[in-house]
Amino acid sequence: MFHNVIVKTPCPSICEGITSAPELGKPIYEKALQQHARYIEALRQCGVEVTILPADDRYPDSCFVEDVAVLTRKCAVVTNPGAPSRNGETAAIVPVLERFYPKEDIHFIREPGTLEGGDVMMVGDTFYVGLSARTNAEGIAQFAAILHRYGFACEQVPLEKVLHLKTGVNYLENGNLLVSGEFTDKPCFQGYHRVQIPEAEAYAANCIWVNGTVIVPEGYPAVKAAVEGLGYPVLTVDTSEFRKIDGGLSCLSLRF
Ligand code: CIR
Repeated sequence: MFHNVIVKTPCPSICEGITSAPELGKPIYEKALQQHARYIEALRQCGVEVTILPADDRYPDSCFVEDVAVLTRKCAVVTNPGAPSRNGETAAIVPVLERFYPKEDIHFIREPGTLEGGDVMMVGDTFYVGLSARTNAEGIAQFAAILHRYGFACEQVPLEKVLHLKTGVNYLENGNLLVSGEFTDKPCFQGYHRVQIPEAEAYAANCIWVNGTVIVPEGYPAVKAAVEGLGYPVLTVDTSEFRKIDGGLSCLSLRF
């Protein structure tokens, strides 16, 4: 059960966000703002309190607030993003986390460790972490040491192709895992009820479970049908502008 969600308003410089898909064009700021507002509305429909942080135009990718922290029910971990243009985004999250966690339960990933929240998938008390272009082995070692102090487990998942772990695999609770591409056959996920996402809709593997409801990106009918088939109520949100810079539903919030 999540009570709180933190989001960060997209900034005008979003059109300069990092992308692996320039062929999709640049995000349109006004449209991104509208989609973000609808995202907040969907989250509220799921019964969470939404904290909205102001836009920060110094950081084009800063609306992807998931990457700057990992929030658990016992502690918060401020990350150290591996993307140089995003590294400074963490400063703004610290005072916000202090509203929700005692200072002694706020931890930090430090150089030379790097870690981005998009690489962390929580499954109960186990945290799967992608070893990626953004998250390195030292970052994972620091993260694991913090988690162990709270009785949580950490499992490393090497990535081959995608940006972040949750680009391709997402847990919907109740043993259900949405998997696409390289995650289909990973041994560490064999024990879950895996729902294979067709390649044509791979982007929509990034759905989020929020208090029993699953939010699915708009325009991916096979994924929507698969999630409904699992018995979840579904809300859809158009994320076209965020997709242009490799962002999805999970990236846009911290849920805790
Ligand atoms: C980036 O490359 O960092 C952004 N353009 C996209 C971040 C997406 N975040 C996520 O998957 N958690």
